[in-house]
Amino acid sequence: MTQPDAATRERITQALRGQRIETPSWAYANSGTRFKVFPQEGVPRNPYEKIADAAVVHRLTGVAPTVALHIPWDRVDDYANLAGYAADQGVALGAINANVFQDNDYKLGSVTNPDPAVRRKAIDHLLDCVDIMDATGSRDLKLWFSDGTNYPGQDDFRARQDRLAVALRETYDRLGDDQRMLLEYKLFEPAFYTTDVPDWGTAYAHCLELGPKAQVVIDTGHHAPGTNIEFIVAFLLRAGKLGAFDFNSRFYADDDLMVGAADPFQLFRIMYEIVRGDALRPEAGIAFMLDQCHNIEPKIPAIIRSVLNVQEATAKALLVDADALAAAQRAGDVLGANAVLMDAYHTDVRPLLAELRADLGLDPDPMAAYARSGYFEKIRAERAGGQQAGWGA
Ligand code: LRH
Ligand code: MN
Repeated sequence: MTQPDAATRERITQALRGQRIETPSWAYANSGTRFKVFPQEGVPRNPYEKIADAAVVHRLTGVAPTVALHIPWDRVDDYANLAGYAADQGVALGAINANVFQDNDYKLGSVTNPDPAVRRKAIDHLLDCVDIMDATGSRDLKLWFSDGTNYPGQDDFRARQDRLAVALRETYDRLGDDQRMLLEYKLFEPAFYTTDVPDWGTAYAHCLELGPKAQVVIDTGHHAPGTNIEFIVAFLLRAGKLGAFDFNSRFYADDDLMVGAADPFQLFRIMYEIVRGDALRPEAGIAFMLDQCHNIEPKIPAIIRSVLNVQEATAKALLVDADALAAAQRAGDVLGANAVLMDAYHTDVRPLLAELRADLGLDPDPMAAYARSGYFEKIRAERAGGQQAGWGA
């Protein structure tokens, strides 16, 4: 596959300049599995230090200007002050993630719980998160519910959907004009028989019922094995109901590994549907977020690597010769059409990206630049004492 001509390079680098990837505060903190959380040196002890680490990722990649928060993991006394600190660091606060999955009261569900008092408590947390959005200037409220059941008969599916709809409606009506609700689905875990928002269809149906400010989040680790995620991307984009991604990758279930690590070809196919739907530009309103847990690997380099993986998949997707593809598809040329896509996928876009970074005044190799920066040594020394941040699970 020959390297792209000058005009194509210009078109691609223009599009890549506008790429925006949001990093998750919790990926900078300790995380693990139900078996073990392995603490790491230099891990942040509070949201300010998480934001400082996210700012390093943005300074080195140029395309990660926002940080998603998770409440209460990122609870502070003064969110406006936190937003000011983020701005001083050169980043902004992004999506606010509610958390109704770690309180003892939520054993049988949060907004779907049979107990109205528990449902009230959960809804009040969602409303608190909108108050926080008002203080941080965040556009997106991201909702993932661990709600579900473990045994047939445990609860009534319809009643739980009714309860969910009531909670979503009250929260939706609290949103400001420029605010959105992003509803995330997940096939299973921690519930193992039903999950109340298990798939894109259920999330889509609730978002349709709610209104234009409700959109679906696709977490790439939340599907049954073999699910064609790029089809879901194309469908929701066409319907105007794709609001965001939680990017990560997996070999088995919700492994939350670095995006593009387990299946770079899938990430390419997903980004091709984004490019095909003209949805890469920020004005299209899609929030491209990472949602990962770096249980054994150093966290900041893992997030830099993840941002680079998304950039590489995007550059390959932008390389697809759309005219040749359309012609082959019209002609029913199955192998020809497939070859057009595979040519782009097999193109080494790293030189083009290195050149783009140089044009942006950045080091062409952010991973090497981070290793040389001495930042890890600095935070390891500074953050020796105190309580490391984590999931608190
Ligand atoms: C649930 C999930 C959700 C977050 C959590 C950290 O699996 O993907 O997006 O709230 O991870
Ligand atoms: Mn997620």
